[in-house]
Amino acid sequence: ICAGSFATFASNNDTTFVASGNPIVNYKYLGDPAAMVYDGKVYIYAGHDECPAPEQYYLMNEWCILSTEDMHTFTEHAYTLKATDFKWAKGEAWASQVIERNGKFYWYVTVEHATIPGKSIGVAVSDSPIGPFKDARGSALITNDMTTEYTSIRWDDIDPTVFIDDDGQAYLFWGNTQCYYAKLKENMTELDGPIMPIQLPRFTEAPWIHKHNGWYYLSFASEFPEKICYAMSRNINGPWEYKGILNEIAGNSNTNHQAIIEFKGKSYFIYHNGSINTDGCGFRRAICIDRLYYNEDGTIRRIQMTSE
Ligand code: FUB
Repeated sequence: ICAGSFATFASNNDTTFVASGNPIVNYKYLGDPAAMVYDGKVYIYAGHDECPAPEQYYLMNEWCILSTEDMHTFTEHAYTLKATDFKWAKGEAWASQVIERNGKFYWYVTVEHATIPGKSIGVAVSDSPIGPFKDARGSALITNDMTTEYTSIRWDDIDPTVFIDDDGQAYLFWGNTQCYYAKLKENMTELDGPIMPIQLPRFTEAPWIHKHNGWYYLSFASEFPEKICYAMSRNINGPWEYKGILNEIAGNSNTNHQAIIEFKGKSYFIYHNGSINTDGCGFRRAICIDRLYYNEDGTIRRIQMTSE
């Protein structure tokens, strides 16, 4: 890999490598990174971009798992979750996110539904952050027909981001063109109330919800080609105040999907760009990690994208 080395452990087929620069993986294409901090490690869940020919659109059949204890040495775990592990889905492993609750790990995913036209959101569950995961419901959690009162587009129900507040209430946010949110029951596999729209300026997709020092942050991809913008609120139910741009796309990718985490006292911005494709293909993406810094008033400084 780029400026590093990697070794494969024959015992379990996990691959361990040292990433000394961005992108952190350059032996395969990965997009839509979602990160989870758990038990002293960062886990990154990402869709595998296969796109066999330039500009052939997304070919994404599975999601991969990386983990690290130090943001330097990473393990890519052998287990992958497949879009077709959801028997009601046709395929298309678009953006996802994992969260832990009561010792179980819930993986919220975007897939193409087999019988309801359009994208849907499903959820899989595991006893381990590295799987194996199994479909937790046997049916989609969100389908396109649940949101037709807001928009008729087929791909508005994508890009789930999940969050558990300090009072234990869990929330799912998602969307393309229109951002939505809803409460989740404690079982994490059922909605606990109505789907509500959120108005955000120039919202495209890729919402990510997180909390820092009493502020809620809703970051999202804006316009196309995408830049990542964000809004802040003192209340998870809003109103959300738009605060500006966090980063702008670099390197041959129209999309830029981000995750924001805190790990061992530092904040990180994890995203994809097109930095390892040289053929202008926006469907062969690469995961990058840069530091994220807050100002004293809670606003976030522009991300300095690095190759280091
Ligand atoms: O990877 C497929 C789609 O591209 C994701 O769902 C969007 O966020 C964009 O990154």
